[in-house]
Order: sequence, then structure tokens, then C-alpha cells
Amino acid sequence: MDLISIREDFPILTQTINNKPLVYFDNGATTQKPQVVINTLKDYYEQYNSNVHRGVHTLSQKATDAEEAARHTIAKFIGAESDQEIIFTKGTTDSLNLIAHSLGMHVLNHGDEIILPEMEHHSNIVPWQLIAAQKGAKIKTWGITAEGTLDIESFKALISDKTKILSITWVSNALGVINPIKEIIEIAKKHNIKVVVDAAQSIQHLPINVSELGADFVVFSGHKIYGPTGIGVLWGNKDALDTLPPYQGGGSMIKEVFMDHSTYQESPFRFEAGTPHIAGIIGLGAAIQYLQDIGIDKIKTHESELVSYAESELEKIDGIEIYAPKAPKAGAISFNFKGIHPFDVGELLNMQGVAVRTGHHCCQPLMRHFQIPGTIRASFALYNTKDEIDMLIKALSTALKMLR
Ligand code: C6P
Repeated sequence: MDLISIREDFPILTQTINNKPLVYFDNGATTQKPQVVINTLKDYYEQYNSNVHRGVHTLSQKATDAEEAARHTIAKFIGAESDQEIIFTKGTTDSLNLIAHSLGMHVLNHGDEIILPEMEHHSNIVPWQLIAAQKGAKIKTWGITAEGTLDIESFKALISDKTKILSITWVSNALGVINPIKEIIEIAKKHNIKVVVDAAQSIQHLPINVSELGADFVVFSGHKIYGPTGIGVLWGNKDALDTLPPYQGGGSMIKEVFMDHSTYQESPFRFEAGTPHIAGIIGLGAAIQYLQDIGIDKIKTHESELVSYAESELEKIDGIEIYAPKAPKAGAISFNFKGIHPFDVGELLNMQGVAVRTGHHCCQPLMRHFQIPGTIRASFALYNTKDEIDMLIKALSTALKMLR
């Protein structure tokens, strides 16, 4: 990968923070945007801003074509069998709320069980709690090992004839750990369990083919894959989606409306009530095209080199604790220093131009497992370099001198 030219595609990266060159290692929270995405948003608003699927006029047709072209790009990128399997949402959180509601309404009965790993983001816990309460279903926690990984035998032990749904992250946002997703899905499928995969932290790092993965539904956010905020995707097999009840009612999702009842469109429009985030959709299409032009395999290789290098350099620091040290990781490493609060380290890194995330990373159950208030997380993207990791290590050493 030509990192010099890639970095030139991201205008934000050239700035200084506190008189130091910006080292942006908070990509797990959101990635920066390439110029092509910024230009795509600008062009839409400047040249063909209009509503979609509603007007016969030229601008509306142009916007509709651009939106559907983006849906096609995204469908191809994730290996969907048809564009109708791509539902646009506001993001991973919105996709998970949609699927928890619609799937939960469809398959859950009183006493049924939903399995959730302990490492899940709150977005993959709370929506399931809401539907479980409504349907009288039960959440079963798949606890993690002391190492911070998932143990397949504990999963098997949790399954009962009441288990209807497993919702699981592919890559942990807090630890960077890659879960053995294919093996897990295979086991779930033997027991007829519906599987929802939270791909918010894998979509930008690992190749995906939803048609081969074996999951029922996959969700992700646009802003973590170089696209705009406020846009996300829910993928599901078209037939499966068409059996589910709608999540929200409104314009675009109906066939006919009477005063006492309505009939609904098929997927994807069945789940896309109201005016969508048109600019966001087109911008996400541009982001995914950009990523495909570089190649996800190359990105994966580059980022796994960054993770290994960062891990080997961090390990040399006295008093560091790296979480899930032996597990395979994608895009992120989490750590702490004995006796030092992660926020203090984060502040001192920021003073030196290094942006990391500190805190519980929206994973309070996971933090409770480790009995810590939070971690320091460095998370990487395709534009990051080994030189930046050296800058992080140097900044950490300065911070630790001050704090110790
Ligand atoms: N994690 C992080 O810094 P939204 O906010 O809807 O785009 O994504 C929610 C979400 C769901 N699942 C996983 C695995 C995630 O990582 C996230 C977002 C960010 O780790 C913000 S908390």
C-alpha cells in the first residue's frame, strides 16, 4: 500500500494538535473521511439534492439512481445475493434495534432464550433486553474466559431447546479480539438458532461474504468504514427479511394505507420508513468504492502488521497490562498501567497530539469482568503507520514519567 498517497486522501490528517502532528488512533470510534467522500456529499447538496423514489423530475431521478447505485456497491462489497438485502439504517445501533424488535416479535415466545456474549457493546445488549422484557424472554450471558476470549464449550453448554437467538460481535470493540465467527455460527445453526452478527468493528478490517458466512443478519455503521455518520446497514437474506414485521411505520414502507390497516412493501423498503439519509447513503457508497479500490485484503495485511508491531512495542513498557494478549486481533489494542487511571493517560497523550479512546467503550459488563473502570484503546485504520506507533510509544513514556 502506498501510505503516502493514501494519507494525502485524508485532509484531516495533516493538522497539528497541541503543536504536535496528529496521530489519530481512535478509529474504532469513527474513521476519518477521504476527500472523495467529502466531495460526494458536497456534490449531492450542490448539484442534485432531491428526495428519492418520489418524484419524476430529473433531480429526484438522479438522487434515486445515485442512492440505488450505492446500495448495489455495498451489496457487492459484502457478497449479498441482491441489492434488496441491503437495508439502510442510521447505524449499527439502529440496525440492532430494528432487528431485535422485528426478529424478536417474530420468533420469541414466553420463556425463550437469547444468548449474548459478555463482551458485547451496549448496542448489542440493551435492544435485546427491551424485546426480551416485552416477550417474556430471557437473556443468557456467554461469559468470557480470564483471557478475554470466547470459549466454544461454554457456548454449547448454554444452548437449550428454548434458545432462539444469538447476537454476537465479530470483533470486540473494546479488546480488538476476533471471535471465531464461522465456527460459532455453524454450532448455532445446528440448533436452529437465528444469528445476528455485529460487524461494526470487522467490516473495515476483514473481508466478508455474507452469503457464505451463514449468519441470518449482519449489521454495521458507515462512519467506521470511512463513510459519513448517521448511516448504517442491516443485511439479511431477502426471504428472511420479508417474513419479519416492520419496525417503523411511515412513508415509503407501505403498499396501501387504509384508515384501519395497511399493507407493506417487500425488503428493503419495508424497513426504510420516511426520507432516508440520502447524502449519507451516497457517501457510504463512495467510501466503500474507495476501500475496494485499495483492496480489503491489502488493508487487512497492513493493519495486522500495525497491531503486531504495536503489541510488541507496548509489551516492552514496564507495568503495562494488555487485555487478551494472546488472542488474534483486528484494528485495536486495549491496555492499562498498574495504579494509573486510563483517563489520565488519555489526557497526557492528547497533549502530545495522540488521540486514543479511554473509558469503558460502551462495554460495562466486560469492564466489570476485568474489574476495571476502563482501558486505553489504540485503534487503527488503513492510513496509520508504524512511525505513528513509535510516536504513541514515545508519548506514553513521557506520560508515564509524569504520572509516576
Ligand atoms: N463503538 C467505539 O468507540 P454506532 O454508534 O451505532 O455507530 O455503533 C455502535 C456499536 C455497536 N457495536 C460495536 C461493536 C461498536 O463498536 C459500536 C460503536 C464505538 O467502540 C463507539 S462506542
